[in-house]
Amino acid sequence: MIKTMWAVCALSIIAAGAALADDTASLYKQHCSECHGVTRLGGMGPALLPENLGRLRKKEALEVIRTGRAATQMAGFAEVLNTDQIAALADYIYQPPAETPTWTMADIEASHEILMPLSDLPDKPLHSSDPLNLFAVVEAGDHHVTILDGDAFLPLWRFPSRFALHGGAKYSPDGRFMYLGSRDGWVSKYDLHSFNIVAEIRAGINMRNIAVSGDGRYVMAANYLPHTLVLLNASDLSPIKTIDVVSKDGKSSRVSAVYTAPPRNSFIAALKDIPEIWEIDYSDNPRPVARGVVHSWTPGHEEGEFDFGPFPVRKVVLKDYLDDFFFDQTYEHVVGAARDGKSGQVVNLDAGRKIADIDLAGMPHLGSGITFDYKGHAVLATPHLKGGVVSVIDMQTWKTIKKIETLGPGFFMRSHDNTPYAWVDVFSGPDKDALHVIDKRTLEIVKTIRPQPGTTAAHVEFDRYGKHALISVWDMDGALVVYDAKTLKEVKRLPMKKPVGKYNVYNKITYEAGTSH
Ligand code: DHE
Repeated sequence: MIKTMWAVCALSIIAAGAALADDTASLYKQHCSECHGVTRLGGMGPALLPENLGRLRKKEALEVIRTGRAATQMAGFAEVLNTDQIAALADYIYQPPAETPTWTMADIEASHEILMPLSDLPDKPLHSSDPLNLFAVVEAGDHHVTILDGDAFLPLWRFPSRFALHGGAKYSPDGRFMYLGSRDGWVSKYDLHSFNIVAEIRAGINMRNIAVSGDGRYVMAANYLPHTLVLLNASDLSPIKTIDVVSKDGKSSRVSAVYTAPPRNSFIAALKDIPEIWEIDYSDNPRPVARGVVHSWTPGHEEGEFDFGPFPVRKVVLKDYLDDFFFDQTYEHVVGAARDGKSGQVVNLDAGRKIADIDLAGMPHLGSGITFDYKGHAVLATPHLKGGVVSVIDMQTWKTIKKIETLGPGFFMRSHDNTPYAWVDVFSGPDKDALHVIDKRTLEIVKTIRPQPGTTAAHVEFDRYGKHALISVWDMDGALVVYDAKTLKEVKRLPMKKPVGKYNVYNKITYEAGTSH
């Protein structure tokens, strides 16, 4: 249920007046289906099925329908629906559907299509732009992607994507191929030398994101529905295996997200409904892991039956959930927080346990923060879920060294090694059109920029040299605005249809500290 939808619905309600259907299924269809899917399997919004609502008590569901959910596109319906209608909708989404949705390996295989054999692709780029300084810009407004030259800021290719892409574009280690994932489960592979689509496959019904292994051989998809991780061959996206996500006590879970941890040769998956982090080793000689126990890599600490692979799953059991998180640059630590938590936690992946609590009552989004060097200390900085604050935390002591006040809760903070500045959006509230520029040397805001007053400004990404910062003006008649990262002056504005994220090839494949990976 997005805000625009809310506005459309509000208008249609006024028009329909007293004729508003009180039947719950039609209420659902009218207000919820566009984002959550006609059959509640999810779309822009998550699936609304009992299997997916395990962590949400009915009381909280009522509150979310009434007032919306922070840091998401879910708006409140208190002014549109009465108390009985809200209660009926809450009851409705906890009812099992007539048929339990499934998406088996057979379904995945049947959806697989090779559109351009690798042997038909050229050896060299067919364009003259720097292939490592390209950007993919996701335009959510009309479900398109623009490939942009990162030096001249000229669009090179614009193509229709699958519906509702979400999550960053992922690249092969040499930057030649791009992989995109859509909320409804499609994984697509593109060739950035010839601007062709190479292959596609539907890995799930409601997918969170995808990750490409550090060696470029595999793609892993994380699903909310079904509760699976799906491993694909990166070359043609053919499926290798599905992994059912079930705890040692037999409870199944949605996957919050999957990331690749190149120094560890593994994929790391955080789970939504069970407080566990999973590590899946993709190397040819994986370390065997004990099945179903909390364990570290320390020899002798493991127990029970062993899984020798391939792709053994190591389960790190935690006390608290991790909804939003990111990694330190070494991929030794996962730093994150539960959305309803009072504090965050730092998990040491080698030790297989939490090593510190941090003063962070929720992050606004996965990978919202960055790491950088401050006076000789590695620090992490992230906006907060519920307040206008950026926290800066020392990564040795895990203590907060500064809380920078901002004009409202931001979604993303981004920087680059070659710039002294970090940029953070405000994203919600009356100042959603603002972005703050923070000096990484003083931790002070040095400038507040409003690319288009009155319209949400979001998600910054730098070119490969850190010379320019690109920002989205988040509107159907929006724009991608390019700023000189030194003078902080606008240098170019390209009209775009609700641009959301933008992903620079070089920064992604080199795991630049100022961006997400
Ligand atoms: Fe995102 C990435 C989850 C809402 C824009 N977001 C991701 C990823 C996940 C995720 C799992 C994947 C990381 C990756 O691989 O790159 N997002 C969630 C949520 O749980 C949340 C809060 C609720 C939901 O709708 O599922 C959420 N996200 C949003 C939005 O409302 C945003 C602003 C608009 C939209 O398109 O839905 C949004 N998400 C983004 C963007 C990225 C993203 C731009 C990539 C960021 C990056 O720089 O890597």
